[in-house]
Amino acid sequence: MTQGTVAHWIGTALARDAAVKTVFGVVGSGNFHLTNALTEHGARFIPARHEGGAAVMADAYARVSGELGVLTVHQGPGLTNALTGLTEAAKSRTPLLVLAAEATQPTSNFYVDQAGLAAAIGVLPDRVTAASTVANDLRRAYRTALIERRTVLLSLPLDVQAQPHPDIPLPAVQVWPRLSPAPETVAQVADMLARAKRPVFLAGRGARKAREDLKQLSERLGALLATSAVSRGLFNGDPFNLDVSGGFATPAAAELIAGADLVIAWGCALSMWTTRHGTLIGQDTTVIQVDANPGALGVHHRVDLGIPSDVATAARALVIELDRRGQRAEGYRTPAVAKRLAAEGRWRDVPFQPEAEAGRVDPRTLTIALDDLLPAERTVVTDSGNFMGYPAMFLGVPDEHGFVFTQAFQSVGLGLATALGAAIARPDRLTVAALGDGGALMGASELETAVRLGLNDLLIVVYDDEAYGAEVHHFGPHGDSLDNVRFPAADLAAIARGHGYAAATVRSQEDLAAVSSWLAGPRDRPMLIDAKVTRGKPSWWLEEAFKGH
Ligand SMILES: Cc1ncc(C[n+]2csc(CCOP(=O)(O)OP(=O)(O)O)c2C)c(N)n1
Repeated sequence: MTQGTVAHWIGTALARDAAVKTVFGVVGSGNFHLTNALTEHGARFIPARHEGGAAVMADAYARVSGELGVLTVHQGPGLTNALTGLTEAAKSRTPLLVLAAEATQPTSNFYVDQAGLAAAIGVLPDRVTAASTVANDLRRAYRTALIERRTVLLSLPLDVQAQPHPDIPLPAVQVWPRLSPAPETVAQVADMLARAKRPVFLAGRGARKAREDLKQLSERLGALLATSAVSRGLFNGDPFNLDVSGGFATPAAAELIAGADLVIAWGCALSMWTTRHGTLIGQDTTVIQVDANPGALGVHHRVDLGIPSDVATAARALVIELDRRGQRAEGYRTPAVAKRLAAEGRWRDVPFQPEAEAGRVDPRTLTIALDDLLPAERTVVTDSGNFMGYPAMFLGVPDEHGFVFTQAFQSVGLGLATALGAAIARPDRLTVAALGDGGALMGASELETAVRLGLNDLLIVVYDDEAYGAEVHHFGPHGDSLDNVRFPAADLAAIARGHGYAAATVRSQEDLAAVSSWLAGPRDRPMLIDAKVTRGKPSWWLEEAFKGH
């Protein structure tokens, strides 16, 4: 029994006092007691098969549920195994608390400079230093992760974990008031808006709770609406929704965004992806950026005015100011733009000639057929690779929670675990994990996890080109040898069946009948389809992706 120890108290305090409901991880001796205390007090523990998967699941769970993500790992290798996923979380400012045991004796096999590892990947290192300080140490790490939206590593030295500790409640954390713009800033923006003829809003992750306020403001101004990839779906249903801005944008959307004379970035970093390396924002375009994190203003792109503010609060203040002034404009919302968006606003509307290759299906044909087949209530997840644009843009999503894109580190192999974390957060929706064959095999350690957890509303779609297609298409035209980036055919359907999945190899649209049967029920297992896709051409966005290297 470990009751009355620091380890037990940390688990108790998080589950009981901080209401942590779900924890991901892999258990070793160093986090065994802590994990048991968490579950004893009502938290659900999700055991992954690899810490890399556990970290990504915790990240995706936090993104989709809106809760703090919590991960627990063994000391040393338990943490090093999680590093890629933690880098992704840190870059995305996912609120994530990592509880890692720690060997503090340099002679221990498990010893590694954990704080140094965390700092190197942008994770904030913290530590429980003694039994006498654990309450404050835990509260501090929890507060920073939750309130400042940071990925925090709380190292738990083994000797401190074993010390006695009384069962006291975790001290409460204080929530910050929301930042709001000064009245003179609101007036200044209203003046700038009065001069704008073709305004466009680019809404990022920080705008996800501000849909209605932004829509109201855009209607008064005649602004077109676009999102960054991570907030895809936010403006679904609006006739002036351009969908995603950046590499994934349709030709019509890209042209309209580039034609803006004023862009307001709402909780959006204006990264090279969202702006297509700056080319979607004209030299003379006025750029305003609103972000609750003052540190995000002007980091990726020049801004004429940076406003540190909560997005909804700023949008609401502007609506009130425009109404007070009686300021309204048709702006960019002209009948001609409406007509154009109705005709070519979605990738599905853009005509293409399917590529022909014996025994293989064009990835666009495949994805459009899946879009028609699958229920609209879905969460779409993609891994990284040449294939990525097809599911990201041809599969519709129901709202801003429907697309989960763990691509801030551009790592291959995170897609499957992302899908598992998302599926756990939204069991009411079908989760679609779109993976390349490279990413599927890199992340394959979690294939069994989905079956074990009974995530039966999971469809894994592997865009199987039997290669690292991104490299093949990037280097192929230069005449380089491609031997090291091509692979013999692998029977991924058989691998999945071995894990307990329903599975099918798909070589044509007709082969998707197997998906229809699975959807019809009883849906007692997840499904994987190994779609043998055509290999002749790179996807349209790949060249853009390589510019980011
Ligand atoms: C962890 C990691 N290793 C390597 C890369 C380099 N890389 C980028 S795309 C890619 C190929 C991925 O292949 P696959 O998943 O089959 O997708 P495809 O490009 O064939 O569509 C690789 C190896 C990376 N981004 N991340």
